[in-house]
Amino acid sequence: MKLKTRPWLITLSLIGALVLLFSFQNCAPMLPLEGVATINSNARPTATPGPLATPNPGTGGYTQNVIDGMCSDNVSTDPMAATYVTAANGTLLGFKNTTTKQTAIWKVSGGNVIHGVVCSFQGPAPADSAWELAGIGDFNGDYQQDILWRNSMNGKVAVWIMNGANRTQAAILTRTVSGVTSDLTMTSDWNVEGVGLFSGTGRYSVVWRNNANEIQIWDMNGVSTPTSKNLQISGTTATAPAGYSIAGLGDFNANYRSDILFRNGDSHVVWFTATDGVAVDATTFVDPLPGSSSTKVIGDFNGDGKADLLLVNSDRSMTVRYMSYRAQVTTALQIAAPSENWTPLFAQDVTSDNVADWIWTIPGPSERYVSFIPMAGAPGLMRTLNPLRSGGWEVFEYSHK
Ligand SMILES: [Ca+2]
Ligand SMILES: [Ca+2]
Ligand SMILES: [Ca+2]
Repeated sequence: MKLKTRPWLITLSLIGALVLLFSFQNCAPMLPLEGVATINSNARPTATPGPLATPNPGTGGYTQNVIDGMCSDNVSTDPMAATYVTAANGTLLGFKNTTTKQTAIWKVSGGNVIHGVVCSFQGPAPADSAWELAGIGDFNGDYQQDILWRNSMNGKVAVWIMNGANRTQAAILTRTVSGVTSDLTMTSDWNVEGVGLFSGTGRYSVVWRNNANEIQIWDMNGVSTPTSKNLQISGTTATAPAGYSIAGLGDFNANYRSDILFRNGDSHVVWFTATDGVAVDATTFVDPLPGSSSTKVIGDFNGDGKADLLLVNSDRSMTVRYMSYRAQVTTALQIAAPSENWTPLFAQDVTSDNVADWIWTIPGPSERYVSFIPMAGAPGLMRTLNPLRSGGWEVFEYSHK
């Protein structure tokens, strides 16, 4: 399908209308761009809120302070908070405030933000503000996404087990060696590259990479010690190809193990992960990826269980490749360039239909909006979630599955 019609949004709207007409999916009401700033005051406290009047104690150690970070869903005092509506399936979106070091978490379901909280780790202990959102994924296998935190000062890693936007369990991860238990740490040259399926347990794993191109996988186990492992190519520990960045994770062959896409200009390498979650087959897609494109979004856009690619070209037009293992299964879908500053970020299933939708930020009259295009084999009508408030708030971008 070739789309040339101007403007881009109208084109997608027509497709979306057809999708809505014939599939009866994504039935949540469309939110007009100008109307989404309305937030009522029916806030409720989180399940385990920290008392706002009592800052973190700062009694010398900060081991517990990340756990006791203060979260609020008071929409009158925390404009990135959102009103609780109902519990349902869905996904979590994260936000970082580069100024205040706060973190916001939205639970999104059915295309609506149903609960949002704003968390502060600032307190008397200065290290508190060093805790940063590092990953989102289901780390205990209950189908609810959880939060991974990383301390940029001391390298410690913490997990919040979540029920929607409510924190139900939290711990700094530890390990025990020769009977001695200590906090797990990762030095600053290690980066979290994504969260994906590498264990076969239903619990997601964290992919780390360091400056020496070493890859380490943590198979998560709730707030207990993760199992650390290396991937292997032909029985030898695999290192990332030098000069290649990880464009994202996706299960391209539907074996319930995430595969890793590396890119370096117009070159790419894909590591297809075997069902043991360790052995990888390093190969390429059949069709090359143009060097002028960026692999912006990876996700299963048509619900066949296999990850697909959204490429953003240098002229901001986009190409969608529906993939099966190494090859695209249909002619690529070309999409005309969206308006200036309309930015696709990543894919998440915000409509809870097991098809990954495209998360965007788009400019509004005074604030940017977090928006999404529901996918069901074709792009649907773009819909807006809440505004992304000004004052340092940025969407936490992550690669998932
Ligand atoms: Ca979970
Ligand atoms: Ca796979
Ligand atoms: Ca697919």
